Amino acid sequence: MDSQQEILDRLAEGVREMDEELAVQASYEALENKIDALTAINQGLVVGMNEAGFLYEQEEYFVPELLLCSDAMYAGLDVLSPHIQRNTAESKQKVVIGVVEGDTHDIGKNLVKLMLEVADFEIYDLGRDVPAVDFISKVKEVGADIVCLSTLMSTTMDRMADVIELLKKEGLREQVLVMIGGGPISQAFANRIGADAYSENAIGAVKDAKRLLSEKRVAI
Ligand code: B12
Repeated sequence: MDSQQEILDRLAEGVREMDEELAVQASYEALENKIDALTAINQGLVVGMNEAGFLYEQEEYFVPELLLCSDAMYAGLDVLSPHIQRNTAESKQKVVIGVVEGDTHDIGKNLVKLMLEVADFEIYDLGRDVPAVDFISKVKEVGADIVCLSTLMSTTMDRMADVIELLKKEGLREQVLVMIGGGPISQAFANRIGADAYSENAIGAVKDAKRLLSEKRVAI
């Protein structure tokens, strides 16, 4: 039997090497070997996607390669996601999530969405390239507790501030928590635009969401 680390390495390799078949096969192996599905995702598939990102920055990979890597990652996710242990909360907290206007990178957003779903949040996914007004309409429509904004590009970071400004203008800012994340985002940027939390990965996003909601409950 292969060690856990060997299987995690194969998951990463499947994604990095654009090998959908390997990603799927290693995902089944992970399950057969009782590797926790979340561990397989975060320490296998996501590692491979990050390695692909590194190769892109080294100009060894280009856009077509990245798309094939993300296909392999999603193929692995399809196998693993149904096996994630889910919490069942009594009343679900509502999260509106999306990638801000001008940006179409959605792999990270989809991972944050998946982790929040697993933690039993009710998710309203607006997709990518989402205008600020669409976030506001959805927050109003569903009475959201949290808005999660994602962007991977420095050129679209300021669109996050637009969403926060519009929430203020509409008198909604006190009702809804704002969490932000993505490659160029930092805690300093979050402080500057007045977001409630920044997290560098999907697991941190779930922790922050729970922490912010419990702090809000105490404050009420
Ligand atoms: C994959 C990728 C693509 C894919 C995207 C596929 C898809 N459907 O998403 C494709 C090939 C389509 C693509 C296109 C482009 N890309 Co691109 N892409 C990348 C790459 C290599 C990896 C991104 C990724 O998916 N990482 C893996 C995921 C798992 O990580 P993540 O997104 O960071 O998400 C994690 C955290 O950030 C966090 N997180 C994310 N969102 C949120 C939200 C919240 C609320 C929280 C709490 C946390 C959180 O949790 C996530 C999971 O742990 C990056 C380089 C890099 N190393 O990041 C460039 C990069 C982002 N791309 C870049 C560029 C320039 C482009 C293009 C403009 C290229 C072009 N000339 O056409 C276009 C974009 C067009 C547009 N308008 O959107 C630049 C951006 C530069 C900048 N301005 O800042 C980068 C940084 C590459 C570079 N160094 O130049 N790209």
